[in-house]
Parts: sequence; structure tokens; C-alpha cells
Amino acid sequence: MGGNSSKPQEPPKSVHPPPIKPWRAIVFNNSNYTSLQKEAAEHKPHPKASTTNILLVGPVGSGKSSFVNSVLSEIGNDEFHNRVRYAAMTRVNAGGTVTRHLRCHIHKNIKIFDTAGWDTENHFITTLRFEQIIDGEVPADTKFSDISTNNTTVNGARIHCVVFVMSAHSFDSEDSSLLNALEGFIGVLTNKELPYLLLITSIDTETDDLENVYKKADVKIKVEAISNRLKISMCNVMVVSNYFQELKIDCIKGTLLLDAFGQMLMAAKHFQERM
Ligand SMILES: Nc1nc2c(ncn2[C@@H]2O[C@H](COP(=O)(O)OP(=O)(O)O)[C@@H](O)[C@H]2O)c(=O)[nH]1
Ligand SMILES: [Mg+2]
Repeated sequence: MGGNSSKPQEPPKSVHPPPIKPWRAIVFNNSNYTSLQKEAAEHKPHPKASTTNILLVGPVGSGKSSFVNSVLSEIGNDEFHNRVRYAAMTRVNAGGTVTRHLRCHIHKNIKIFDTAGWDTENHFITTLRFEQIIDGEVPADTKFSDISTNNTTVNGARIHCVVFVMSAHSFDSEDSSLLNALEGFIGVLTNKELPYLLLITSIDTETDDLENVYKKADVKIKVEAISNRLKISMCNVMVVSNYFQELKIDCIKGTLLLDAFGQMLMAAKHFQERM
């Protein structure tokens, strides 16, 4: 009698499944972080290419511009004293798309091309326009609507690696016709033997424990679902959390960002060798 008020309360059951064996080995410490920064800073394109050119493709709001900003903050940290760069090109809840032009961000011998979200109105024309960008027929700063499929030039930079950017947070609500179109575009890249990677951003919305991101069963299930939907093999999938509210760069986010970026540089160089 008297109830069990003195019984210690059981801790609430975790809603997350138990940790799994990490599906990717990554070390989060200063020495690995510094070595990843060095790898990017010392990047040299293959002698057959003057610069390494990476193209980001994906829906509006997937985190493309934020990724550029995050990576430039990491590789330009000497100049910015560990500050996150001013994010001029990102926008919250962008209804339209902020990036209407092909934007080129240059750091030494690396060029990162940021693009508008895929035009869902006309997948066919959009695919042709992106094909022209890849082939180096579109100069930087060209407005997307001005890319003409019957007026080709060679004033652009030939792309060496394409990165599909998807947000873990909004993937489930992406338009399926857009995902089909991106899948079709991946077919174009396969024919050209151009390397491509899948970059999953906003992984911080799936876990608040980024350091153990590769041990989380539910994160793995989500990442697998995205990679299966786009038919991109898991070995070509990178997960990151962009800087979106921070003022200073940090080792955990930076390690994931630079690891992803290093993979892009390596894939691009592999293509350059075979040019
Ligand atoms: N939580 C979180 N938000 C992000 C991340 N990356 C981008 N965002 C936010 O998503 C919105 C759209 O990002 P943006 O980079 O402009 O997307 P873009 O249209 O693909 O260039 C912005 O409000 C960003 O702050 C991320 O990794 N985590
Ligand atoms: Mg953008």
C-alpha cells in the first residue's frame, strides 16, 4: 500500500534505434581536420586541365549555395580567420530560385559552379542546357533562360565532376518528376563517363550528434533511400551539414564538408587523367 511513489522513474525510452557498426570510417580530430584542409589547399589539377571544375545540380533549397559557402569558408580559413563567409547567395524558404545564372566560385585552381534549381516546367530543355554546361559551352554568369541549345560556343569551362545535391530534410517532399529527370540526367553523365556524386545536406536535421552520424541506423536508412531513389551507389554518397547559422567554422562539420569536397576533387582528377 502507499503506492510506488518512491520507486525511481525509468528513463524515457529512446525513439532512436540502437547504434550500428559505422558504415564509413572517419576521424573527427584536429589532425585529420588539418590534413583535409591541406589536401584541398594543395589540390592540383591533372596537367591536362588548367582548373578543376565541379558542377552542383539539384532542386531549389537543397543547399547548393550553402555548400559552396561552407567549403569556401573552410578552404579560405587563413583569409577569413575561421569565420563562416558571408552567405550572399543563400536564401531561407526560397520559393523561386535565388541563383538564376551559372555562378562560378574560384579558389586558386578550383572552380565550383553553382546552378539554379532544376526547371521543373521543362525537363527536356533543362537537360540540354545542363549538357551544354558540362561540355564547356556556357560561360559563367550566363542567365539560365539565355542558354540557347542552338547557339554553341566553347567559352565555358568543361566540367570534371557533377554533384547532385539533396537535402535530407526535404527529400521526401521532392517532386517525383524532378527526381526522374535527374535520374535521366545521370544517364547522360554515364554515357559521357563523367564522374558524379550525391551530396546529402542538412544531415543535422536527422541527428544532433554529427560526430556519430555514421553509427545511426535511422540516418543510414534515410541516406540509402535517397541513394536508391536516384540509383547512385552508396560509395558515391557524401553526407554533410552546411554552415547555416554558425559564425565560426568547426572541426566536426568541417571534417564532413572537407571529406566530401576531397572526394569531389579526387573524382574530378580521375576524369582529367582520361581526358
Ligand atoms: N539545417 C540546415 N539547413 C541548411 C543546410 N544547408 C542549407 N540549409 C538552409 O536551406 C536553405 C536553402 O539553402 P540554399 O543553399 O540557398 O539552397 P540552394 O537553393 O540549393 O542553393 C537556407 O535557408 C539554408 O540556410 C544544412 O546543411 N542544414
Ligand atoms: Mg542557390
